[in-house]
Amino acid sequence: MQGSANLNLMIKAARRAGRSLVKDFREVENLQVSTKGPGDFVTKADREAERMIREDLMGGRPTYGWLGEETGAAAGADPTRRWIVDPLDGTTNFLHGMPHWAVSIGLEHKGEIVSSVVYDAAKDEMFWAEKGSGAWLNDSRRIRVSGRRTMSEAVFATGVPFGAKKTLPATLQDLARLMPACAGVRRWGSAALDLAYVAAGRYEGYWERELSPWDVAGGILLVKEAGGMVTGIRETQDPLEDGSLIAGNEGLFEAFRKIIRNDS
Ligand code: 2AM
Ligand code: CA
Ligand code: CA
Ligand code: CA
Repeated sequence: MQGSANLNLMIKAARRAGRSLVKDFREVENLQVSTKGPGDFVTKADREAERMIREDLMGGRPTYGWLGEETGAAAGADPTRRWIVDPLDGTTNFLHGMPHWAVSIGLEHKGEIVSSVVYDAAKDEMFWAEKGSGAWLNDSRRIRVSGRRTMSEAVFATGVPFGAKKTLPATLQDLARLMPACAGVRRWGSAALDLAYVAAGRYEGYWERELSPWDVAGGILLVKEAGGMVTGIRETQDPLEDGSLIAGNEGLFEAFRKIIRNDS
């Protein structure tokens, strides 16, 4: 499957940053046993990855706007297009030597994501999608959301709010309702990969609250183009802007969303 020129630029940028992060990740595994600890090193690794991505994307498309987790927002001469970038999603995993983290890049056009990549560099899995062209894994594997329709066989994933986030009780209540009804709930720690895994049919659905646009800009289009659904947890929310979202396959989406929204 051939992507657009923009998509090819995104894939190139994600690969370059991913290679750099894989080198740093090996270093983290060494730092893990040293006295200083890998914290500062990881902060440098994700800044450096964002610098590379910005150089590649803004070098290729100098008129586009920019929103990156580490460098913030910058308006472009073209107000209708914007790169939305998380250079390292799953920092806590990275820091602890666990190979579950990704580079996430979305291209927004007039408020909507039109091309996206989520690159799991440690496992060399490049998930990508373009509006109207489906969702793909690496060069040629078309991905689809899962076909499961039975709640008791379904697996879901979430992100449990970290730090002092006010939505922790809501997520714990969701778990209390959902866990007895399904086959299991996973909590991996990378929103971008959670969305990519829903797109690839690895689990039936994913929900999380209080995320930022760069956490989800790469993954939302993957799920939609893989035949899945993505909405805000509340009806009126735009999942990209609001950051509280629910994503899943068609067969179980309504039942899943009902449990998360606690509708009767
Ligand atoms: P990050 O790794 O880029 O920070 C997991 O629930 C999601 O929350 C991830 O996408 C993660 O993105 C984000 N997140 C932000 N701050 C976090 C923190 N302090 N601990 C865990 N996840 C965090
Ligand atoms: Ca993130
Ligand atoms: Ca990040
Ligand atoms: Ca962060």
